[in-house]
Amino acid sequence: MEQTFIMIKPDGVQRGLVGEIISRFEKKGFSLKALKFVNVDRQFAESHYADLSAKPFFSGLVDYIISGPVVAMVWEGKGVVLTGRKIIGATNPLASEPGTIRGDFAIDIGRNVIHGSDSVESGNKEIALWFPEGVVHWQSSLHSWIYE
Ligand code: DAT
Ligand code: MG
Repeated sequence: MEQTFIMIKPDGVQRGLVGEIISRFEKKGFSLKALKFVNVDRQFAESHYADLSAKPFFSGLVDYIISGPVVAMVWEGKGVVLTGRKIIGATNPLASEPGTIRGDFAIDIGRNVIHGSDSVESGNKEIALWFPEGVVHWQSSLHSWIYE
């Protein structure tokens, strides 16, 4: 089934939003497949955001991601990439709808609390980068109460 890479950024950790964010994905019915709490170094953050390396905000973005620990996760479920993006909200939190994570908890684009993969392909790339050890293979016993 489809998987996405979700990361709670350093501001989300510092602001005590880890439980709230995990809860939103859990309550939707998505399934946690991997989770770790880590500090990443500059080189790693640069490879995660390699596609944005030409952007003027790139170095600020990397500084932000390495400024404290992050929670890296893999979530699985039908349509999880696109629906995960909807749960997260628009990149600029002032444009994010209330009810989304960024809409509820953030103001500035450079402190937007959470990352989510933007396609199945980039999700698979990000999962391979963040979890070279692989993910946990299990199926929730609620599966048949969530999927028909
Ligand atoms: P998203 O995180 O919604 O996938 P993105 O991949 O385009 O957005 O950019 C990655 C991060 O870079 C984003 O979460 C915040 C930052 N960013 C994006 N556009 C920016 C801009 N115009 N100014 C400052 N930071 C920006
Ligand atoms: Mg992105």
